[in-house]
Parts: sequence; structure tokens; C-alpha cells
Amino acid sequence: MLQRADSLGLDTAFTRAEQMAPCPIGANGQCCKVCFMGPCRVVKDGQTGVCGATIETITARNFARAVAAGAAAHSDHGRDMAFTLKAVAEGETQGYKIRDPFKLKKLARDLGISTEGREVGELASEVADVCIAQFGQQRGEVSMAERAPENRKKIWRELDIVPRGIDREVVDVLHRTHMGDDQDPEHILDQALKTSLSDGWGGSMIATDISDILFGTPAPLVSQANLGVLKDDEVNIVVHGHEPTLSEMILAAVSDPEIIAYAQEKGASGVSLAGICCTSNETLMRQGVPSAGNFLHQELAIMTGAVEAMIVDVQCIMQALPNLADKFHTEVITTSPKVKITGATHIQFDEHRALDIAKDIVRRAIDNFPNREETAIPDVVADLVPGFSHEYINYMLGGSFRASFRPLNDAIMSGRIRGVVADVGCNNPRATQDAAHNYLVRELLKNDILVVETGCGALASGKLGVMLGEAALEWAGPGLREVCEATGMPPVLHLGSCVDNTRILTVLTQMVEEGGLGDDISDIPAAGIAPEWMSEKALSIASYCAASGAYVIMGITNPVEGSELVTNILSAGWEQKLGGKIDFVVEPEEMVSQILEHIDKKRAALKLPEYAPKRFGQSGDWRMEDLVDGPLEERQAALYGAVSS
Ligand code: SF4
Ligand code: MSK
Repeated sequence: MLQRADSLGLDTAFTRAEQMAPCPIGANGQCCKVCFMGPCRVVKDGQTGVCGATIETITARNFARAVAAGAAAHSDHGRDMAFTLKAVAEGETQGYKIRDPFKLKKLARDLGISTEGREVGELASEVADVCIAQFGQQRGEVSMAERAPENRKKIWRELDIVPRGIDREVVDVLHRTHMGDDQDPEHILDQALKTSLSDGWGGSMIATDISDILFGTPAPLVSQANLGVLKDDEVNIVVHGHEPTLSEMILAAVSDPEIIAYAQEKGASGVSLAGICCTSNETLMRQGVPSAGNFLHQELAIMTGAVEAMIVDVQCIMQALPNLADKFHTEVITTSPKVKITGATHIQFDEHRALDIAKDIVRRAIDNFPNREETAIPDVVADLVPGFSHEYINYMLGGSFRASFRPLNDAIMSGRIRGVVADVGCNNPRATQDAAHNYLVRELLKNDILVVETGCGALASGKLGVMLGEAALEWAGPGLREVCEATGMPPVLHLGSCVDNTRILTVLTQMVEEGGLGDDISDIPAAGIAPEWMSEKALSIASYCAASGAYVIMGITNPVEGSELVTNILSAGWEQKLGGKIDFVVEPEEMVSQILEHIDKKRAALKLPEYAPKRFGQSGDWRMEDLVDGPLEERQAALYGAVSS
């Protein structure tokens, strides 16, 4: 596709990244523009801004502001879901219903709402009210923080970082990083932690729970990923962004026989829906809607010439899209009241008329089909099995009648599974697309690490073909392979979109509660990586994971590189007070060795047997061999050799 871009003389994020060298002062967090005596670039030892601000204060302020912006974006998504739930409960919407009343009840109980004898609608209305109130709450603690392990809550309370209310913590960061306020770097970063927790154990968790309640809690299904999911003979509609609210209705509209007949009138054989980014994750994991790819595929999809409409909602939408779409027949349609892009058509979404609006948009795309010219859809596609909610993981491991994390904990305790790693986050055109995600996933699997994924990292693995049960035979070490064979699960689990990193927090909490892996998230042999991150949301996620006790590695660049002190606070400093930390590591090889070292250290602290892969791999159902190519012995030798080295 990049060759096609070249031959057509088109810019992409890849070429623009080459032309736009990152400003090294900004990249290292050394530029302050919080007041208009500046902007101040603090680059020499001992230099300060006009107000006297030091490099430590400036880098910490920049980091905290990025966390606040990320937390705001995620949490606002959660707020919108809560308002949609309220509207559905009041019977004001068109096309929506409550698909998971069991999860509604569970959430109600967690929020302290009585469920006894209540109608679903009435309960949903109260749950929505309580969720909406979490955003404006001024005192106390956000309710969902209560879900964390007891020891974790103790740490948070001692440090006074339990969020009071979601919006309140975001505003607090913006206030204290205004000119002339908080100028103690550690104190600023403590508030960054509190704000990030208002995302992970607040806004994002609300988004995940309510999305499941409204659209269904994901369970595994089969789908496909990559640009090859676009169809040459059908109207292609691509949904891109983050929220499932409109895309679920677009899906309903494209399945309508009248709409299909209308498409046929216009010369197409049907209407095909595909996703990009996290809107894709939302529709992929619940409805099996194929994914056209992750963040850096948004321009490439348009360049196929086969997309009639790209419908976007919020976050991660490049402003370059309308200009690029102009070169083809694609119409870019913005739908969120918060997002307009010059050159795009704006059709504002309103859940009260959701299905009508969705049908109008789909008809518009169909009307555009006759304008299609030459197409170039790459013949590249991979099968995948997405949809591993934490609820499903429970059933998958424990069975329908005794859903439990016990088998996972046992597998880690025995050493069959060495540990668990979450590979999450974006693509970044400063690095080869998906290369770090793919390398890390393969290396981790080889080392018997169970990988869970969300966001664009998940879509990278979907495209790679490792989200299939049989992928364990090819890529997993002997112990992990045994577990995958016994359960049929893929060695890489798709857990959802960016806001669904909260599912990972829930999995970790359930592992603690199951017993045998310590008393807190920080005891578990686990880590998180975002090797190709680019978004402020990634810094919020990294911070709330660290605050929750996880070891997090971020690739690409260190946004606080300008200050050794601040870099150390995020790493050793946070590890000392929280048991979790953020390290910025550019090289994927270095990431692997730091993760394995960390996981083995945690295993040793728990007095678990040393990782010894040769003890495993003799059991399992070898008949699954039929599913993959190549002589078993050769692959075993290659694999075990690699593991032991
Ligand atoms: Fe410069 Fe201080 Fe203003 Fe920042 S707050 S721009 S360091 S004068
Ligand atoms: S979409 S935030 S590029 S993961 Fe969630 Fe992908 Fe990162 Fe956006």
C-alpha cells in the first residue's frame, strides 16, 4: 500500500513522519508552555524557565497533563455510555436494548444498589444515575476502586491517591499544573497517579461494563483481520474510532434486507462492514465484524479505492483523512458532537434516532458506490478468535459449572505458564508498523508467557495469525502449549479495546483473589508493554497499571527524558511506593529481557519453582498437529532449543 501511495504521489503518516523530525526538546518533556512568559525551553544544566521552573517541574507537569488528557478522553467515553444506558432504560432510544442483564445486576451490586425484585429497566436507570454521578463526585472515593484487592486499596489510601471523582481529578491536574501552582515533581506525579486511577478504576471501567451490558459481554467467535476483508464487489463501510454506540446500529442497518436490496439496485452484491482501531475492537469482539486493521491502516484503507464511507466517532482519527479521501470517492463522515473535521461530512449521531441515522448513513454510502473507480485491495487476511472477556476466561478455564481462575493460577504456580504479559497500545509511524508488537508476542510465547492484548496491539496480533488455538502449536513454549491444548484457547487472548484494559485489571484482581500468587497485583508474575504507543491515553493507562502494581514498559520514546529525577520517580520511585512502575525502553530485545527478569523475580519471591520448560510438553493432544504444517519433531527441537538457550 505504501508503494501504491508513492506511485499515486500521496502522503501518508509514514511519509509525513519521515519529513517531520520530532522536536527533541518537546520529545524529552523539556518545553513548557503553560504561560505566556514562555514558551520556555530548558535545555542546559541548571537552566530554568522565566518563572524559575526547573526541568524536573516542567517534565513532571507535561507528563501529568498528558495523563489528564488521556484520562479525560477515556472517561468521557464512559460518561457517554452511561448516558446511553440511561436513555435506553427510560425507553428513549431507538434500536438498543439491554443485552446482558446479569452483568447489569453485578454492576448494580458493586455500586451498592439493591437488585432484589427490580425490573431490568428500573435497575438500569439507577445504575446509570450512579455511574453518571461518579464523574461529578467531589468527595469520598469512586465506587469501582472498591473492586481492587484489599492490599492495593490500603496502599492507595495511605498515599491518598484513591480518586474522589473522575472529573475532579482531571481538573485538579489542570489546576495544579497551571502557572504558579504545584512545583514539586513528586507531588505533581502523585496527582497524575490519582487521575489515572480515575480512568482505570473509574471512567474506562464504566465504559467497559456498560458496553457489555448494552451490546453483550464478549465471548469467542471467529472473524478476520487485515485490509483483505474489504470487498471488491460490495459497498464497503469502515467504522473507525472508539465507541460502539453508532457502529452497532450501522451493523444493524447493513443487515437490513431493504438496505441490501438497495445496494443491489446500485450494482453492488451487498454491503460489507469493517472496522479500524478500537471501534473495530468493539464490533469485532462482540459481533465478529471483520477488522480492516489498526491505527496506521486508516489511510491505507481509503487508498484501496474500495471504501464508500469511513464513519468516525472519537479519538485516533487522523486529520489527513478528508484530504486523502478527496483523491478517491470515499466520504469521511464525522458523527460525534465533539468531533468535526474540515472537509468531512458531519452527520451528528443521536441515540434517540440511532437506527434511522445509521440507515441514512448506510444509504449515503450505497449511493456513493457507482462513483468507485479502480480498486487495489491487498489479498491479505488472517483468521482470528477475539472476544475473551474476563467472564469468559473464567468459564474457559474453570468450566461452565465452576467458573474459576484456579487453573490459570495453578498453571503459573507449576511453571507451565511462566507469567502473563499484556501487550497493548497503539501503532506509531516512528517505528515499523506492528514490528515490535509482533516480535514481542512471538518471543513471549516462546518463553511460555500467556499474552493478553487490547487496542491496536490486539489487531496487530490478529493480523499476525496468533489469535487462534492452533497458533499455540506453532509459537508457544511447551508448558503454555499444554494449557492451550487442554482448553483450546489461543496463546494470545484478545481482550478488547483501549478502555478494556480495565478487563486486565479485573483479571489480575481475580488472580489475586483466587490465591496462590500473593496478596496483591504487584505480587503476580506479570507485566504490561506498549511498544508502539503514541497517544496520551497510553500514558494514562500506563500510570493506572503502575498504580495498580504492574510493571509497565513503554517503547518509542521517554517523554520525561529531560529529567533523570522524574524518569527515576516513574521507575524506582513508584516501584518503592506502589510495587508497580513505568520504564521507557526503546529496543524490543531489551524489553523481552527486562520482562523475563521481572517475571522470574516475582516467581522467586512467591517461592514458585524456577521456570524449567523441559519439564513440560509431553502431555496434550498431539492430534492437533494435523492443524499445522511441518514435522512435529523439527518444530519441537527448534522450539525447545530456543527456550533452553
Ligand atoms: Fe516558562 Fe514558567 Fe511560563 Fe512555563 S510557567 S512557560 S517555565 S515562565
Ligand atoms: S485505537 S489509542 S491508536 S491503541 Fe484505541 Fe489504537 Fe492507541 Fe488509538
